[in-house]
Amino acid sequence: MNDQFSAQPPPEPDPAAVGARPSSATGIRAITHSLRIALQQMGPRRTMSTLLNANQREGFDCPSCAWPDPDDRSVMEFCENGVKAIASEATLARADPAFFATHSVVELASRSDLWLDRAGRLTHPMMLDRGATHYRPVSWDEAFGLIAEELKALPTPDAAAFYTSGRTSNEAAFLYQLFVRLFGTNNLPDCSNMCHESSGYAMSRVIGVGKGTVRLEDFDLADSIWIVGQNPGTNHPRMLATLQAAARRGCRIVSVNPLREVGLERFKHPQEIAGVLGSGTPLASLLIPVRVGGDVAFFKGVMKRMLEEDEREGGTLLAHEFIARRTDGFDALRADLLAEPWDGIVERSGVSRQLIEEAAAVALASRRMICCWAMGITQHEHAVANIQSIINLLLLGGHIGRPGAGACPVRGHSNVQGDRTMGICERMPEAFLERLGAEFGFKPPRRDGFDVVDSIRAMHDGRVRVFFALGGNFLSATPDTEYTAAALRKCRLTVQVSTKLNRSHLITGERAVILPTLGRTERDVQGGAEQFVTVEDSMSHVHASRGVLEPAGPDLRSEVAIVCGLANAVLGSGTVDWDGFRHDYARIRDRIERVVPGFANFNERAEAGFYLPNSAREGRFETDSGRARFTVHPIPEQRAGNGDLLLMTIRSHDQFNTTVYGLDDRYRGIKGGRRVVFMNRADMEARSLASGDLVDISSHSLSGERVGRGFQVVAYEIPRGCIAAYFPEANVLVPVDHVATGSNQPASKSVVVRVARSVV
Ligand SMILES: Nc1nc2c(c(=O)[nH]1)N[C@H]1C(S)=C(S)[C@@H](COP(=O)(O)OP(=O)(O)OC[C@H]3O[C@@H](n4cnc5c(=O)[nH]c(N)nc54)[C@H](O)[C@@H]3O)O[C@H]1N2
Ligand SMILES: Nc1nc2c(c(=O)[nH]1)N[C@H]1C(S)=C(S)[C@@H](COP(=O)(O)OP(=O)(O)OC[C@H]3O[C@@H](n4cnc5c(=O)[nH]c(N)nc54)[C@H](O)[C@@H]3O)O[C@H]1N2
Ligand SMILES: [Mo]
Repeated sequence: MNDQFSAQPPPEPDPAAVGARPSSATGIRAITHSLRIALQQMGPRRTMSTLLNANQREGFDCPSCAWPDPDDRSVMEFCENGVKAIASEATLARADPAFFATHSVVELASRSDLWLDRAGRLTHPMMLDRGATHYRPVSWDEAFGLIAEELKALPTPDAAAFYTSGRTSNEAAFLYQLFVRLFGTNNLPDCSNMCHESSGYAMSRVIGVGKGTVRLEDFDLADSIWIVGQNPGTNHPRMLATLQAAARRGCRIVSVNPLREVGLERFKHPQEIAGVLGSGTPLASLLIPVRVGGDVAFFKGVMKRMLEEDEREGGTLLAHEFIARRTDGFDALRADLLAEPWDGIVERSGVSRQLIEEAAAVALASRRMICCWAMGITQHEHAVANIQSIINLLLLGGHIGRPGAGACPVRGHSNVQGDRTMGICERMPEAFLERLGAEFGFKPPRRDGFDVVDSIRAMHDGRVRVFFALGGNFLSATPDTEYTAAALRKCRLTVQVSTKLNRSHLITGERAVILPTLGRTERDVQGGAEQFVTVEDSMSHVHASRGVLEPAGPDLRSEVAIVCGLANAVLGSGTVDWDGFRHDYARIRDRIERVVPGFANFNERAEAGFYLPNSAREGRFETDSGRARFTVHPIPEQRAGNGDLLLMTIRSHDQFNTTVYGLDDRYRGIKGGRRVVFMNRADMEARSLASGDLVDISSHSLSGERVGRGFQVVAYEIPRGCIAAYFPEANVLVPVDHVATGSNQPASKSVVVRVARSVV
């Protein structure tokens, strides 16, 4: 009965209002906007005590993004969007058993994502029986018993998949992957598969590490910082303070982005008087309006120009000594670049030759250069080529393994990088599995597991029958919403460990369970003692996080306690002392130290925090040849034909992934609605569309046609042939088979679509 309703966010009652974009990011409006949301949800006392503990040494790690904390923290080390994330978690509203008794699953599915989030914190384990219309409360024992029964009834452990989102602590993640591997599978899909999978894949193959090679202090030394396919004003607001400091001392900031993102143009620091009152600091001095998917062509153009200039100047401009001693493959890259015709570069990048030459001049003048990137680079079919092109550019100047320079994939979720370090990955290196097995006296499975896309397919064709999620919102975050919904509905059981209600609780298997958990902001008392957890930021810094608030309800359990309870129910009390771990997280850290390199004296060092080793940063390239590798990439094929458009799915200012905090996208001038599509005026005219018209967007792939209905057209400064709409509303259009070559990451920034006026 539960497959009668749509898995997508419902239509919106009112159209969005479209106004002018502001001229700078942050400033006083950001403070008032976020404090209003915080006060509404938490009240004044809770707001103050919570916010003053965000990102402090004795407090909790902000659950929003993975941007690191500076050493000289201010009392208010949080940003507008951190406040929204904290308010959403620390809200006083409750989705308790009475709430679930009032609202049927079908009714909840007709509500907006904003409404679902505002329902408040989950307080009690809940169960949806086969054919039931409403969730009912269950005891923890009953819930674990049911999950254990379903898992044990599977024909093989590989018929279960265990998802992780990126807020899970190191301690919980380590135990979770241990439990899953003891159970007998490597089916550990995670949000990283949709996020920086391409970065890890691309970087490890050419520089021998899959993580960024810079630290915050390098931003103080760089003379150019490139921000490629990233919108930090919305998604990593604390990064703007770092960029402001750099811009003030004359560092060049280059933004490569189809959109002029306000946050990169001008910034008013909310913690400076001048930032509140003045006109702000200009940030990016060079804006490159690359076409969606045009980055490989653009970087080829930049490097071609650099080579030509270098040869004109007798080989004095590139880092030839570094190239000769530390890298392979330069000659092949050089030959390829010199042979690449300029008209193709300009046409496919969408960037004029003059701008390409200006960018090349910045690169050539940089003695220390940092390249940052995010989803605008990783969510493409040719994502790996994108990233390796950026690495090529850095290597030409010798910018890896030197202070003030390097590669900086900016992570999303606050502990997504740590979860990977802890072994949340469907194919961990043999060395890790070896040590894990030796430490816990078992033989971890060696068959590769399913990542996100493979898990969806496996559920769809019946190979996976039980789906378990430690956090996140799998249904709404994954591509191909209706296909994924059908996949989840084919499961015997779906389980969500969650803090807040979301659509993954509504689109379920035959039976479903919700397990409510503590959030980052909450006190975690186990075995009579207060516990802390640890996280790793985007720059490989590991540190403690300790909640300060009373838990949202007496029945909540920590993620660690949930994993231990589950393991006890499924595996019994065998060789692993799950209760011991649950009562004292220091014991978990002792075991992490023995399995994962870089965690020596973990318990002693956790409070103060420490960096994990990074070979490329230290000047060693742990590739097969011991050298960094230049790679050659052809400019990707143009897939969009006549009349097609290329759709990118992006975040608005009032959301954290699938959690919608509000209906505005202030920096893009949108108010009160999310079902919008940004279009170039010329593309609108070619289709006789006017601002405010409603259109249906359709995408085609080998596996069929998908349609997203009723998007409101917004005329916008975006390259011709490209359109943008918000995630998760537009996920229905991303075909499950549209993935990055090599990394299998959904290519949600380049979907070939058509747009037609909605028929009413
Ligand atoms: N407030 C808030 N903070 C967040 C999140 C959130 O949702 N809200 N999400 C968190 C997570 S998990 C992540 S991964 C990060 C995401 O952070 P971002 O990667 O900044 O997020 P997106 O909105 O997906 O933005 C992608 C940017 O890439 C650009 N872009 C799209 N296609 C292309 C292209 O082909 N080439 C280039 N050069 N640019 C392109 C878009 O115009 C946009 O500016 O943020 C994290 N922080
Ligand atoms: N089309 C399109 N799709 C995308 C993207 C895109 O740019 N475009 N971006 C992708 C990216 S980068 C990412 S990272 C994924 C995100 O995918 P997910 O991580 O799966 O999604 P979130 O929306 O971050 O998950 C929100 C839910 O997590 C739960 N939660 C919050 N805090 C906690 C906690 O502390 N513990 C537990 N157990 N649960 C918690 C809450 O119930 C909340 O509803 O989406 C991807 N999907
Ligand atoms: Mo992400």
